[in-house]
Amino acid sequence: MTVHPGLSNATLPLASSLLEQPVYDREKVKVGVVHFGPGAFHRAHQAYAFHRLLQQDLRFGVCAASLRSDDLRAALAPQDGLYVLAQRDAEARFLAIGSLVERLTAPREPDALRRRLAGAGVRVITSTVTEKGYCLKANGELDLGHPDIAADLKGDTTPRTLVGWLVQAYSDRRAAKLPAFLAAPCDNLSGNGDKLRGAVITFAAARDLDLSRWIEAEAAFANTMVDSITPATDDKLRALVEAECGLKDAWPVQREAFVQWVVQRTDAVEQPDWGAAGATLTSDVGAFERAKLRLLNGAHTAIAYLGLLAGYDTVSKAVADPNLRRFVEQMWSDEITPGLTAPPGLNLASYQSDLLRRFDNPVLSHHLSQIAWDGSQKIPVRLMSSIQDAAIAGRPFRRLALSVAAWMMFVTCRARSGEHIVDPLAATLEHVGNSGLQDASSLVAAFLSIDQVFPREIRSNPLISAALVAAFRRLSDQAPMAIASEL
Ligand code: CS2
Repeated sequence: MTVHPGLSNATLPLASSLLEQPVYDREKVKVGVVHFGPGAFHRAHQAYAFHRLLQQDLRFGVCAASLRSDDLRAALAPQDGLYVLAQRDAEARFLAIGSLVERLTAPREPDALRRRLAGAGVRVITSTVTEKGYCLKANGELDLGHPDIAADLKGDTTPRTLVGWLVQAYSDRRAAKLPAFLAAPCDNLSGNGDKLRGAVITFAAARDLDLSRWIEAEAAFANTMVDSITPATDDKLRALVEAECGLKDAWPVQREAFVQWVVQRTDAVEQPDWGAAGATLTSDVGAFERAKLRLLNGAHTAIAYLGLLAGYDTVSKAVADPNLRRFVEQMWSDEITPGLTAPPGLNLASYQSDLLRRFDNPVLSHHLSQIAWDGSQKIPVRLMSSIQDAAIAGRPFRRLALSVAAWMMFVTCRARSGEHIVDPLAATLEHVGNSGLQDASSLVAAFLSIDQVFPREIRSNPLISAALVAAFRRLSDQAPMAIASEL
């Protein structure tokens, strides 16, 4: 059994020829970006984009800032911040990504992170803190009652939240007479840049009105749409990377070949050459993000809950079921696409067939249980948005309703079996699931009472509540794939 050396600057020359190495001098890279939430998706997507950009502009190295866990910093420290990105698709690639030239863990080294954010070199902030990380209410505004936001507003400890860190950074930069940076959030929220701007200004105004006015005038926020299917890292991936590259990587990442980043054009100073990073600049991100959030992510969430209830474990296996495949295609064509305007240059029909090809990827094991996390944060933007549009337009939405009802059934089954529910509203969901309510009307009404998921204008719509009750009732009596085949 060959024992391979660990990945690092020094051992890179020992790697197999399969490992594509950085072509820039990492010693000369400057930090120009701070990224909050450097999880697998960031390292497979934005960190890869800046890795590409560094080949011609050494100013945009990344400081990876973890708000909670020290795991990434600890894992990449012996590797000089290097890790392998395995592109797993029809054509396999292994890339040594060198863009994370600094890794900080906020609770462990707050002063270092504060200095970095206040430094002249930083021009862009990006973030993947998941939907819950923005601490927003159902209406997209900052939840000033959120415990972490309330703690950050007191200002007597290290900030816990992205918003708290950004407002502190804007304050420091104003004091140092430095320009504000561009903030480009990369989470699956509609209007993510607008929402982050609103949250930051609300937070700042609650502490210092002058600062909030400075941010309003000086700070740029870009809406962005990000896309690449990125399953979580597992030991099988670690073994594959070691076997193919001849080096051990404590925390490689994997993704499909498809990668897309659409960034809103802003007048921020000293921006990266987004094109060189592989991103598309546009003045209207909205059409791109609605198509992606509703077609890709909406289907993902439907497949996750219906697939799990039917006993499937991965996306590719679930969409191989002809009933579910046809269900998704008809949900797209009859219930989602009629409410969309195609972004420039995108044909929605071919986009949908491309999505199925991506979902079929047999090399990537994209677990439904991963997609099922945080359903309370995903259901509104991925499915309820399309249901609302369809109800207003008088179009059918029974497949969308079945998908939301499948989430309710998934939560109820998990709660009653005592299995953990990964969701920021887990306590609320477990309470509803274990309420003892048996009939579909009462149980659906209990779910609809969760305001962060179903705001009043939705739960008071009789068409929507009746469709959800009918769907939940069917799921109580029939197998999900049988229902899917009959719709
Ligand atoms: C997935 C997304 O886990 C999930 O919720 O739907 O992570 C999805 O893989 C990405 O948005 C694809 O770009």
